[in-house]
Amino acid sequence: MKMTFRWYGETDTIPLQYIKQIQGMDGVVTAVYDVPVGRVWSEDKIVRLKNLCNKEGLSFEVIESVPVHEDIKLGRDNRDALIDNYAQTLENLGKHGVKCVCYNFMPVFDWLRTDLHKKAADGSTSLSYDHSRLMSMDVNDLHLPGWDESYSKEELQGLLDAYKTVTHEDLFNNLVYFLKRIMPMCVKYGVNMAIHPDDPPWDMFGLPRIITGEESYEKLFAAVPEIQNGITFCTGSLGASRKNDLVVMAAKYAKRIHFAHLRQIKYDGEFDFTECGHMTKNGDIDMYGVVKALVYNGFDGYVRSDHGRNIWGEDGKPGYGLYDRALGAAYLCGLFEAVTKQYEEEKK
Ligand code: DNO
Repeated sequence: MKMTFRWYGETDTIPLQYIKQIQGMDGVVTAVYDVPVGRVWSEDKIVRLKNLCNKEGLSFEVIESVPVHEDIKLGRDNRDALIDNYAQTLENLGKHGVKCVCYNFMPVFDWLRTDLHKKAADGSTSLSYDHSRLMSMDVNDLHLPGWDESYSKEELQGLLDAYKTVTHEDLFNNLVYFLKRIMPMCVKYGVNMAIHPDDPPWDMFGLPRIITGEESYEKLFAAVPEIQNGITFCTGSLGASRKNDLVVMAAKYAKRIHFAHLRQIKYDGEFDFTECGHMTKNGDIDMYGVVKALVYNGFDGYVRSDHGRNIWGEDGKPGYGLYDRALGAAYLCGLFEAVTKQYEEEKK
């Protein structure tokens, strides 16, 4: 396993040097942020980022994300040109040593939360999700925490309308179409695609969501069997659904998991949850069990501690401050070390 840390590029307030100072840290997970979705990331921009990371002794092997244009998800007529651009970006990344690309196929919205600063008894704050609050929001006048609101009201309405006729099956077929067209490039350059699960893993505002658990993965791997078609195993996203047994899934898909987002949540209700410190005892995700299942089943991918709390007075980007993600990474390195040694002992 290689431990990584998400870095939001040159505008991130966290210096790369601080990331390097976290023990066990191998590399950075980042992206080119100033190219509109659907356009090609130039080699110049990629090399610039890579050099910044490498200069601090950090590897540059994982991208999160190369976003997928909505027209690809919608299966619109112009999708082939957009997919060709995507493949070109993958080629440019592959040429410069990128081995894993995280992406998602969620219509319109990425992750959704209702509170970015929920206060815990110890004074720390974290992200939380309250289902009834979300459901009571007016989809035509949305201001969601964590959502970048880069669409105008009209654009958003246009997209929501366009998805009205898109079924789960259509969306899945559009994903398969996209993957089949980019796979040759992935195989050629050894770039692993790692689809992020829908967060939370259920339909939102009438929009279909298709990467929600075991059933989705079975369909996905049957349709596109290449090993480069893999997943980002996000414990917080998948774990939000009580239907998902994360330890079983980590074992079953260990070799398809190219990237693991290890995050802890505590259930507040059937659909509601609050994010918390990474340790097993802090929440409802069996972090020890997940790590053990990964190691014992041949996982060889990248890991990052996901969504930290804001602690020690840090006013960090919600979920992405320095301190608690650093503590999480150190905790996870410890778990991996212990479990790996245990596994090696048992094998003797
Ligand atoms: C949230 C992240 C997601 C993730 C994308 C991948 O914190 O895990 O936004 O980066 O879904 O495309």
